This record gives sequence, C-alpha cells and structure tokens, in this order.
Amino acid sequence: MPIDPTSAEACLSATPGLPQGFVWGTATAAYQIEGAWNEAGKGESIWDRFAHTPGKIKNGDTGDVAVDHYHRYKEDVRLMKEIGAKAYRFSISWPRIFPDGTGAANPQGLAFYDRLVDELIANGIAPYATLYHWDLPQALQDRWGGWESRDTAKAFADYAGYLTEKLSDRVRHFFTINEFTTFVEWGHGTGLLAPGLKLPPARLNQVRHHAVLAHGLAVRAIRERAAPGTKIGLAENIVAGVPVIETAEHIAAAERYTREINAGYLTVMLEGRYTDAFLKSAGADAPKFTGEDLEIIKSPLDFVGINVYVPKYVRATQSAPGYEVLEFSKSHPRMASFWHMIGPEALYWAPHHLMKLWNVKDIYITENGCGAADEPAADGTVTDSDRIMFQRNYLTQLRRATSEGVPVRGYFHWSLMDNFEWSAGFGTRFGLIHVDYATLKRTPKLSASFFRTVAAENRVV
Ligand code: PNW
Repeated sequence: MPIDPTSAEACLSATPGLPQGFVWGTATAAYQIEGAWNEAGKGESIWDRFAHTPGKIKNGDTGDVAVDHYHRYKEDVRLMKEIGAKAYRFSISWPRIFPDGTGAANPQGLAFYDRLVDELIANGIAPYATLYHWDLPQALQDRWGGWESRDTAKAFADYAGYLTEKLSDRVRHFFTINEFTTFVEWGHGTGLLAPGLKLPPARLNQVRHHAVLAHGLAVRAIRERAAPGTKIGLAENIVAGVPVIETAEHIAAAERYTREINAGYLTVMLEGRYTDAFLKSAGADAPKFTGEDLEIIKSPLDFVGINVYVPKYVRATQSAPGYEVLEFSKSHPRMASFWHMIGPEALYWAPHHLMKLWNVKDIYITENGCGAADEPAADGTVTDSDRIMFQRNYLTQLRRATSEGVPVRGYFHWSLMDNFEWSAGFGTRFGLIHVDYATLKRTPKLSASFFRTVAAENRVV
C-alpha cells in the first residue's frame, strides 16, 4: 500500500540514511581547548608565543587556560558520550611530548594523552589523533626557523614515530598534519596565524615543501614504529571547486581547478609530483626538491581526511586554463566567521573530487561546522537554529555523495565545544556544546540534540 505523502512516516522514510558503520564524531585541537600551557613539563609552542604577543589575537585572548580541557577531560568525555559521539578527533601537543622539539621526551606529557585515550575507550569512543594541529615547539622556530628548515620535517617524523609507538596499541587512526594550507599560507604568508611570518615567494614555497615532506617522513616513521595495522592519513582543508551549474563541462572545469589549486598540498601528496602549471607559475621561486623527496611525499595512505567549510564556485571557460572562479556576490550568505561563505554542495563535491581525481578509497570528513552567535537565553539554553540549518544542508549533500557510492567512512563535527578560535579569540563559537568562559560551565546547545539524533539514527534528520 502506498504511504500517505502527507504523513510523518512519508517524510521519514523517503530518504536513505548514511552507509552502515558510518562513524559519527566530533573534533577539537590541543591549543584550542587544553589550557595548562606551561604545566607538567610542557614546552612553549609558537601559539603560546604568538598569543602572548600584544595585538595578534582579538581582545588579547590566549589559550593559556582555553576551556581547561587538560583538567576537565573526564567531564568532556562524559559530554561526548551524552551527545552520542562514537569517535573523537583530538590533537596532540608536540611541545607537551618534546618540550624542546627534539631530544628528551617529557613523560608527563605522554601521561596526559594516555589518560585521555583510556577514558575515551572506557566510554566507547574511538580515539582519532592528529599529530600536528599547528602548535610547533617554539624551540624549533628559534633553532631552525621552524618550517623553513628541513630539520623540522625530520624532527616531526621522529616525534610521530615515538608517539605512535606509545599510543597505537589503543589509537588505531592517526592524522599526520591538520590543514597544511591554513598553517602554511596564513602562518607564513599573510601572517594572520602563528608564527606570524610574511615570507617572500621562494621561502614560502620552501615552507610548503617542508610541510608535505614532513607528512611523508612521518608516514614512514609511523609504519616503522607503530603497531601493525595502524591506519594513517592526513586532514587537509581541500580547496573544493563546486560547479556553479551541474553540467558536464562545468563539472570538468571544477575538477581541473581543484587539482591545480591544491597542487602544493593534496595533489603532490597523492600524485607524487608538482603539476607543470604549479612549477611554471612559481618560476625561479619554485621549491627546491629531489626526486627522492617526491617518493617520500607520496607514501601510500590508508585514508584521506578533508576539512570542508566553504565552496569555490567554478565555471568552464573557452580560454586557458579552461576554468574560472567566481567572486562571491556581496549578498552571499555566510556564517559568523568573516571567511565562512555557505555552500552545502562543497560537502558533495570535495569527497567526489578525491574519488575522481585521485581514486581515494577511504575518506573521512575530518571537520565541518560553523561559527554562530550563540547567545544563551535567560534559562541558559542555546537554541542555535542557524547551526542546525547549516548542518542539515551540508549533511544532505554528504548523504547525496555516499548514496552515489563516494567512499566516505565518517564525519567529525567541528567542534565538540566552543574554544579558542585562533586569531579570532573566543569571540567566534563553533561548539555543539556552549562554554561559559567566565565559569567554564559546559551546556549542550540545541545543535547537540540534532547531532545526537543524526548519529543515533544514522541519517539526516
Ligand atoms: C579550521 N577558511 O581552520 C581549523 O582546522 C580549526 O582549528 C578551526 O578552529 C576551524 O577550522 C574553524 O575555523 C580553518 O578560511 C581556517 O576557509 C580557515 C578556513 C577554514 C578552516
């Protein structure tokens, strides 16, 4: 008997869910939540130094205390469980483990992540660890100029090998580096993020190269030292071309654009070569590299993670290079961050490009979410209908991808809770859980209920 189209049953049964076994998680990063910036033997990071420099962060905010997760991790794990997350992507602070960047490890640093991982597992939450989410030991910035030096890439691999040897009995998924594009371009090009450099093109290209080289060296070190079967990937904010009109010619243009615009990052890591156009446009400023570097950089991965927030609308052109990126119109809807143009289709096209361009077989959405105003009502609740609107529309596009066979295995919402949003300080809130920064009280927002239902029913609700 046909279902009555006016019934709730019809609304609920018409659309398919996500694939069976799909992983629903939330994400954070060490500097944004931990605090305890100089406790238990931790060394200074470039983010400590940057945030302590007057004028760098909105309102002079710092991550010194952040949301005090270092001391409140048990409560936070309990909240994760309460909102139905089955996986947690967090990052490890390199200067907690190696206060000097290299040399002697700090056992108290490792002990914190041991406690966290055990707590997660005891609560049925799978840990997914990121090894670098931008908090380079300041000692390496001082000693070698940080990512300007190849030695930093080698030190990263040593740290990665050490850490995964210690944790891989319980942590089965590791991401080497989070958002190559953001920390390189904004940390070393525009100067908006730590270490706040504005390097000329040749030196900036060398930083780009050292970042992808560090990734490749780390993959090899992890394979040597971690427990057998440990899964390794990366988490990059792919610049995703979205065909402004979905016809074959514009789709092809968006694919060409995506491969070129990511040339210094995903493309070289997945293909093992810099594209001709990339090298040509860099000219004399091109990075210095060897063939062996490229072999290392393209070390095989178990999965690719992508952080997806914004679209780049692309259309085909008659003239070279065959594509054109459209400017956003002034009225294009955006979320609270100045850069956050809304484009749910990005969550369809970004994984689609990974599958089509590079034949990636296992994809994770390692971040997606938005900043919103989130003003608590008199009773303390936060009814963030705009975040729910954002999630529903992006997830609908993700489901479109999985139902067509794009191999996305999981989704991590950014973020579990409000936190230190880099140079925007505490002003921009990304959490499913509200944090009162005066009292550090945590309160799940309405979007946390939305997330819990999505995760429990494994479909977009
Ligand atoms: C990511 N953009 O940064 C980071 O991985 C997180 O640490 C951060 O808190 C989160 O997204 C929200 O900003 C981004 O310009 C920075 O498109 C910039 C962009 C995207 C992500």
